[in-house]
Amino acid sequence: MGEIKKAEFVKSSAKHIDCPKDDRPEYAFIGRSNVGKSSLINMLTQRNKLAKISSKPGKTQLINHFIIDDYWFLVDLPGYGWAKVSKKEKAKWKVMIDDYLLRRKQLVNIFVLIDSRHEAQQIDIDFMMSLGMNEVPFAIVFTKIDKLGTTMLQKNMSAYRRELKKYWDELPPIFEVSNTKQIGGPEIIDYIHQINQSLKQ
Ligand SMILES: Nc1nc2c(ncn2[C@@H]2O[C@H](COP(=O)(O)OP(=O)(O)OP(=O)(O)O)[C@@H](O)[C@H]2O)c(=O)[nH]1
Ligand SMILES: [Mg+2]
Repeated sequence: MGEIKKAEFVKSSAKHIDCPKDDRPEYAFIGRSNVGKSSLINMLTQRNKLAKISSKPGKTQLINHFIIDDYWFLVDLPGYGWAKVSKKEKAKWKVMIDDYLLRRKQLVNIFVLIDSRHEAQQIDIDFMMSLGMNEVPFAIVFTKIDKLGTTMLQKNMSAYRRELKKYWDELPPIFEVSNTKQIGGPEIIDYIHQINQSLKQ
């Protein structure tokens, strides 16, 4: 099963043009504030202080690059949909994220993180629709599955799939993780390794 041997922080960038000048394959994590993006990076790399996490939303404010096994990048992004920042600040972040998502050529796949406890939220659907329209490949990761019992989790997952099928005939790959209980990481790493292999051919 997939594992990561080496992970190092490279840099934080405020704009996509400041990101590392490098054409290695890159994978970014995005989703609403507090969904567990930075925690997922720490789980995947098995380093609990690599990406900064907080119980308060809005912790990650820049585009953070981590180089993995000297070959590919993991990218931690700020979250969207956090109510407690000014409109101006929100607009600034949106420009930063959209520019990065649409212009970063080496960006191979985006993981859209969704809190498994909640019903489908319009902001997430809209975000995935815009990725679809811009032909940016993505997968979905349901987070915090430790907070739900098996029955509730299955119920929420089926409801979410039903909702997505209103918009898409074919669903993207879907992963389920718990960062606190360390569940679901190897599947995501395997998926990334497979894409990296296919890019080499
Ligand atoms: N129970 C549980 N808590 C989690 C899990 N993943 C993250 N958390 C908690 O959720 C909070 C937010 O985690 P972060 O990883 O900082 O979230 P983020 O999406 O990076 O947030 P921003 O950077 O603010 O956008 C922290 O208190 C984490 O400990 C999980 O799988 N299970
Ligand atoms: Mg974060």
